[in-house]
Amino acid sequence: MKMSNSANNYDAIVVGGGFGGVYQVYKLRELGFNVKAFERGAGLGGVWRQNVYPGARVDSDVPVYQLWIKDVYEDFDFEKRFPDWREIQKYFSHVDKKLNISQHYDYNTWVTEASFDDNTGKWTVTATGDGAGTYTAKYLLLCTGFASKSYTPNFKGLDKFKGIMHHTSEWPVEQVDFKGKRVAVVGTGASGVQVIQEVGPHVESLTVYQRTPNLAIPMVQHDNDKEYENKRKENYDKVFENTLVVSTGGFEFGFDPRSCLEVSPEVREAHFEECFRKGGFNFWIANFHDVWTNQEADTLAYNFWRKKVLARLTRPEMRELLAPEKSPVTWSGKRPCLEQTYYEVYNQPNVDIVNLRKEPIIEFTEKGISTADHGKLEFDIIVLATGFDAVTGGLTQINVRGVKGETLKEKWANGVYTYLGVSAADFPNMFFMYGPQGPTAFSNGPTCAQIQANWITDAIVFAEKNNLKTISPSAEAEQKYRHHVNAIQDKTLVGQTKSWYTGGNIPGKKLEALNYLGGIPNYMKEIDQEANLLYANFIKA
Ligand code: N01
Repeated sequence: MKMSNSANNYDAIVVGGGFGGVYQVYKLRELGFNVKAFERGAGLGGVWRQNVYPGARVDSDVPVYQLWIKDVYEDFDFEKRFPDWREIQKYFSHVDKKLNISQHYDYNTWVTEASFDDNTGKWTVTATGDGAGTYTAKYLLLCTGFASKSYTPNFKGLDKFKGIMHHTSEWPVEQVDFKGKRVAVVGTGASGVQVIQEVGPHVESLTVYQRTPNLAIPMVQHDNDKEYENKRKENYDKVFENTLVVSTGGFEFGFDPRSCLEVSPEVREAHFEECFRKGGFNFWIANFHDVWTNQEADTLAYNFWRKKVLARLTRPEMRELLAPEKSPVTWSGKRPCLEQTYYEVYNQPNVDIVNLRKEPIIEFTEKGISTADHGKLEFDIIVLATGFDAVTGGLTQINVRGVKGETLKEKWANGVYTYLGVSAADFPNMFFMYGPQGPTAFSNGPTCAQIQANWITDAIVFAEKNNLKTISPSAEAEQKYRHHVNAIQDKTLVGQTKSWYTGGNIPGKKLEALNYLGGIPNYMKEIDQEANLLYANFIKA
């Protein structure tokens, strides 16, 4: 289905070289489209090229955390149940070799602008870096992921610090030597927890600047059994298909349909234990379903978790800081981190926590960080593990202008409007994935990206077969969808916690449902229905 091939003019431009981008390029190329792609990193891998801090590791188990392409998975073996960034980078080299994807990409290239010309029905894209230039294409596919824009709070004096300081998601690939160093970590989300547990045993001192304790749950890491996994590969297609039917989050497991409140205390305890024993996200999304919707159930799960954590802490002063009597968040409101030896680090006498709720950071100094009670502490290394302008930031940081000349950032200034989490009114022939109002934060990443890329590919094929110049959702459709996405979230306890799920981690960002919480099976039904109705909610011209 090749449409165009003159210099710098393509059928489709793909932005991003992570799971979503690679899969989207592959799908369109299979159908004969002429595709150009850009990636800011030096190769494929998306966030796994920048998040190379000590301990950075996947939180979704093999085999679901990969491309569901037989040619690719049949001869790649992940060593660990939860691979680290090095293994993921190795995996992407394998993907590249098998699919010959790099030929489509310009690396070390940032897409800064994209604007739609109503007359030609094409996007003009401006890129800087190694692939600097202007490109045109009928379709613009933004595969920038949920975490491509890092967030650093505007701490006073941040640029004064003279030691080594990096944000976890902009970590130098040459690595930093922590041995015998005085280290501060600001932030205890998944990134902070992973750094702390990895470097904690090797440093001279570690000071953790914590605002909210993480409800970290056991990872239960292990080496994969190669023989077992290779046998399973014969049935991987069924395993993958099944995740779309059984699991809210696109994993091999789903919520327990029993109510946490209706089972006996013994049965409840046994199930909590079982989730802990299995590890991974079991305690989070294979738990009783009402842990996400009922405060009492949420508290019961918290009390079990707290008991487990307290049993591992030997220093009394750490107990209330790490596992307070009252839960600081809801289970559904924040993605828990998977830990291995996180709590043991706090048993070391050279580790301290500064509770930022009691004594906020006053300023960064040339030598360290200053707070009221702990005073001016001095460090060799400061790790900023302060997260991302998540879900929307990857898209709004590009000046994408639709037919009205408005950017996505301007369109979403008072709330995010999309249709089905893949398209936006007045932005014709533009699609995105693993972003706002998709299953994103509540899904295994590759699951979400691949089901959306499949749907987008079908929509493009439909447009081409019907000789459409443009296709874009109606404003009414996205208003209804926005209402729907927020109404689903309102049935849960998600909105009660401030986190990146709802924009609550960025000062001034509108609080709203940034993710579709209906679960993968329902999402599949909704997007399939739209396709079956021949894209009835889209304006076709
Ligand atoms: O970011 P976060 P993250 N002053 O936003 C604190 C994925 N991921 O990079 O909780 C002081 O979760 C903030 O405090 P609080 C994964 O999906 C996966 O850790 O807002 N502190 C919090 O502690 C994850 O959920 C892995 O009170 C401030 C921390 O910084 C997502 O990325 C590994 C502050 C930010 O935590 C984000 O994780 C890493 C301020 N002004 C990331 N502002 C895997 O395991 C923020 N904080 C696969």
